[in-house]
Amino acid sequence: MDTPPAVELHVHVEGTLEPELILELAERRGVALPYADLDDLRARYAFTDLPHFLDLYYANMAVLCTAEDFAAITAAYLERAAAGGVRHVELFVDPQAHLARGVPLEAVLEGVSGALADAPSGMTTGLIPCFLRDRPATEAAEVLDSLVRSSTPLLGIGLDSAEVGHPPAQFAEVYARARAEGLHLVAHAGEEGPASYVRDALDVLGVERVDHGIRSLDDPALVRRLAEEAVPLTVCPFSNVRLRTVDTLADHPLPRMLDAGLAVSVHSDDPAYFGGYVDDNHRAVADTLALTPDQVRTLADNAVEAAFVDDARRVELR
Ligand code: ES4
Ligand code: ZN
Repeated sequence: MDTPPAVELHVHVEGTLEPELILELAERRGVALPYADLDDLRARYAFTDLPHFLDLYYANMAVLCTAEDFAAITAAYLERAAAGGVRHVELFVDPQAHLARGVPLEAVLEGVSGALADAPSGMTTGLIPCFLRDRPATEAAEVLDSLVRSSTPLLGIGLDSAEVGHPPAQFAEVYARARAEGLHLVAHAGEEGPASYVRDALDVLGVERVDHGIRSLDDPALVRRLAEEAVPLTVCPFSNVRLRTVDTLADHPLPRMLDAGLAVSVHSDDPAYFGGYVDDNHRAVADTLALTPDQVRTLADNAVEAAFVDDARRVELR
């Protein structure tokens, strides 16, 4: 690839849990899983939509029990990312998914942030806990309290999980509080949900970056605004295909988004579930969508521009 992807801005740490590691951790932790073997587990990776994927994603978290487990998956991910040319990672984690299973927040934060602190040399990292939009905002508010009280350095907050029927506005207070705490603000919007959720993520939550945002294309006025304001959109092509928001990679709207002047960049979302890491996504879109060298360069530049780093680091990442 002419321009290896230097910056990964949309990856869920729990989505880096590879099937082999799921079975290995289950064995080590004595967790019973309903899979006969690796082939049986792999056979379940044919998803009909986002909620169907989330069922498996949350179920497989049962093998993550201790801070060591979280450190292990994070370290394994960082090694794989570095091998693919990544030099800056902003990593999502879903604290509520673990709290709901009785895993303390401290174990999650300590494990993930400990591994981030030991990232491969030359790599910078940041941690972005996401709130689950299909759980009550009151719960998110409590978790935010715990997060800001913890000693773990946090880059920002995000919003993820099942989107349709869970509009951003429910989380207005949580985002206002996070902003007051000096945290960066991002949210998944316009993945399966409507363009209006993208607008609300901007206007009601005040996000600096939109995760996915592909459904924005349904609303030409919104597209013009996103282009004018250069709102970064972290697009995840393999994810969109595997969750059937687009039919095939060849039909992906990325070229239309580039043509519309949107500040799009390409990322992996849940690489262990969707068929590849950020470098795989880049290679596939460049080939399948026959992107020009200029377009490939623009995607890489947009990712650097959208990263929450200081100017000196931004220069290094270019
Ligand atoms: C997710 Cl693909 C996707 N969408 C929304 N929330 C998520 N959490 C993990 N992966
Ligand atoms: Zn995501």
